[in-house]
Parts: sequence; structure tokens; C-alpha cells
Amino acid sequence: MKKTLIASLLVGTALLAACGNENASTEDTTEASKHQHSMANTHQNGSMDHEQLVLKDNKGTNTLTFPAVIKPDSVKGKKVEYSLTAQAGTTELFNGYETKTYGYNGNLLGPTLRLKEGQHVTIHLKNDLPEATTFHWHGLEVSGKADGGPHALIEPGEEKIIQFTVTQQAATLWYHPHPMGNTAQQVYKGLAGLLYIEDANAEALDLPEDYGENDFPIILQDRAFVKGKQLDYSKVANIDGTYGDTMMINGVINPVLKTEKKLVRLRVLNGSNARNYNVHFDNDMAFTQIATDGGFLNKPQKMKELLLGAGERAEILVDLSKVKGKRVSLVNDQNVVLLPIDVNDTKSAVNASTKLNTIKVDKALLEQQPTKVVKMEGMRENVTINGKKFDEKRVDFTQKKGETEVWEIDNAITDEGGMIHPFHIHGTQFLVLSVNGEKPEPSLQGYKDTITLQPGQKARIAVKFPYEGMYMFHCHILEHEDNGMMGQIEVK
Ligand SMILES: [Cu+2]
Repeated sequence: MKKTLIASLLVGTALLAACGNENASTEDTTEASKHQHSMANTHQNGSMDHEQLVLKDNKGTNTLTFPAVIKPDSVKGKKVEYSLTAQAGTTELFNGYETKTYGYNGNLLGPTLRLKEGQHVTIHLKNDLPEATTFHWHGLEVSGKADGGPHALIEPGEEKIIQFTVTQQAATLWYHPHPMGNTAQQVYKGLAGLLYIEDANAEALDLPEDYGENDFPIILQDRAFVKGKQLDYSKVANIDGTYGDTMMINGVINPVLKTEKKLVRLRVLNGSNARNYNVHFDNDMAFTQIATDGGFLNKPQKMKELLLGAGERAEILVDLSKVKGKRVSLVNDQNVVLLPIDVNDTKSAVNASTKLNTIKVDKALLEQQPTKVVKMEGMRENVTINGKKFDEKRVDFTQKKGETEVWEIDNAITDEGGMIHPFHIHGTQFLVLSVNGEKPEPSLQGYKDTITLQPGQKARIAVKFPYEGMYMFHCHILEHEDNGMMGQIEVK
């Protein structure tokens, strides 16, 4: 595979010369950093084509804050009601500048929803934006009607009510818009929020669980600001994935997490349009992954680095009592600082549970040939799934509700080369059976709704939909999704 990759790199370089610079110059970006397109950068982005903005170190100038937890409008036994409004506003991201942003029930991002398994949930959705949107629940197992895909457009000024019952295990999910051709722009402006599912198992486990105290939501997003510190998507959009040079976490620019030397839990969401984060700590200390997209791993998995493609989540435990000095930083594979963590007082260590979940892979599935093949191909405007662009009138696959099928997801390398594509399926949490014929690595052994594949990788996954309806499957590089790297499956 290495040989193919190098060949693709050469092709990519030739293309780069031909297609020029699509990025408008951003205010704080120097010419030097803008034109850096080293091999290491190519590797990190997984893109061998258009240049991408290089991320700058997060110097930790602002204190990290956490999205508010939304209060229900009403609770009657297991029935809960919430209201969410998508709205436009401004946010002071930089002192003295009002940046135009989008948010839910506020001006930027959205509140964290905490739902419990077994709850009957009603959500009143309202669109106060100047454009149509949808409310998609990424990772939530709900009927196609409640899923909020491109068919569920809510026009400006309109309201809609959705209802569902929470029937899945504890997990860190999220919500964001999904209008066809317009998802990337709306997420970029700030539409995204976290959705936690809680259950009896999670409650019984010994884990840090005090929101914002030792259990921290970490929404990683990279942004490029243009004149007047504005987020002008049209000026920075890149068809192969829009990158920023500035780190925004939980809607705070260049934040520092201030905490103590204790055991903490980070619920990391890659909420970026396109950027991959291959994270590790600058002091090379190990951390423990406890959960994937859709729930806990069976056992905590000790590791030193972790790759999160766009849309993916991971929950990790970090023992900050082991930090020497006052600062440790979460960095990417180019050692760019993503999140500095300042630790002061030492708190007593906490023991964490070592048995977290009881996931069993049906051995028979490992021997089965796939019944569905998804071939992701291309770059720029040529991105396709099985050679086709999304067509809302075409049903690409059908599957029976409650039946497990083996899907093969193929991130193909073509004459153009290849790049990382994070593949996402709506309305289901799947299990990874193999990657290139091998047992998946520990970070892929929990429930997933998004799998990040390197060029040339093929994964087999076991997919079961618990509800009926029309669901999307697509690349979670939002510009690829908007460009039709998406299909739909009807579950009956
Ligand atoms: Cu893609």
C-alpha cells in the first residue's frame, strides 16, 4: 500500500500546481503557513490534493467553558419535553469583535442534552435562522422520521415536534444540521451540540461524572477567521474539506482547561468540518479510552495516541496526578497544541471501574460475506459512493428492521489518489468486524456510528437498524457530504 500512497502523493502534487489556491487569505494566516504543504501535512490531513490551512498552536489564552446542560420544559415520570431553537446571533470570540454565529438556544453551539435510557422524549424544534435547516441526532437510534436527515427540512420561522424513546446504552452523541448541500456552512457557523445518553450501567460504574468538574465535554473545531474576525464560510470553503488555522473548543478560541491533578474524563467530539485529530499528550503520557461513539468499551484500553475523524467521539480517562509541573497539552501528530491543561492542586486519586460493558461479537458474522458494499472514491467534486452522487429520489439500499447485515466499507484508491474518509451511518450503532481482514484495534472495539478509514482500507461492519425509515450513510467530511458523497437506505 505504501507504494500506491507515494504514487498518489506525486499525482496530488501535480494537481496542486494545476488547481491553485482556493482559500481566501485569512486574517491571521501568514503566507508561509498558508503555503506549507509538506508530506507530514499531507499525511495528517489524509488529503493529497488542495492545500489545507495549517493549524496554529493553541496558546491557552482563554479559560475553557462548557455548554450549559439544557433543562427540560417538563418531566412527567418517563416523559420529558425539551425545546430547541436554531438561531442566528453574534459572539464575542475575540475581545472587541462581534463574530456572526449560529447556535441552538443561544448564539453559538447548543446546550448539552442529557437523556436517560427508557425516557419518552418530545422535542419542540424551531428554526429562527434566515435559511432552512434540519435537526439531526448523530448516533441516536430513532425512526427515520425523527432522524433529521435532508428530507426533514424546517423552513425559516417553522416549528416541528419530534418524539422518540431512548432505547440505547449510555454514550456521548451529538446533534447538528443536515440540509442537503448546506450542512458544512451551517455547522461551520456554529450549529452543533452534545447529546449524552445515560443508563443504569453508567450510573453504577465508578467513573468521573461531574459535568464540567471532572467529566469534561471537549468539542474540537478548527476555524479560519477573515476580516473583522468573521466566520465567512464562502471565503474559506474548500471543496475537499474546509480547514481552519485556529482552535475553537466548546466555542472558545484558544482555550486552556483549568483543573487539578486528579483523574479526569474527557468526552472528545471531533466537530470539525474535515480535520482529523491524531491526539496524544506532549509529555507522551498514556491515557485510557473507555468509550467509542456509541458506548463503553468492554474494558478500559490504555493507549498513547488516538485518531478521531470528523464526527467521531471518544471518552478517555486521563490521570493528571501523574503530571509533573503545571501544564500538560493535548497535541496532534504534528505536535500542534490542541488543548493545554493547567493543573494546580493535587487531589486524591480515584479508582475507576475496569469492567465497563458486555459487547459480544457474533462469531458467525466474522465468516459471512458482506451483503452490502460501500465503495468511497474520489476527491474534490468527484467524490462518490459506489460511483454515484446522492439523489434524494433514489433508494440505494434496503434492509429489514432488526436484522444484522455485514457491510463492507471500502475507501478505494483511484488514479487520482485517495484520502481519509470518515464513514457515518444514521440511525444505528454498528460493530467493526475487521479492518483489512484483521481484528480491529482496541479503539474500534466498541459501538461506532462513524469509522475513519485510511486510503486503501476496507472494513467489515455488522449493521442493525432497530427502527424503520429512510436513513443516510455518507462521508462525514461535510464538504464531501454536501457534494453528494452520500446514499440512502430504506429500513422496513
Ligand atoms: Cu470524504
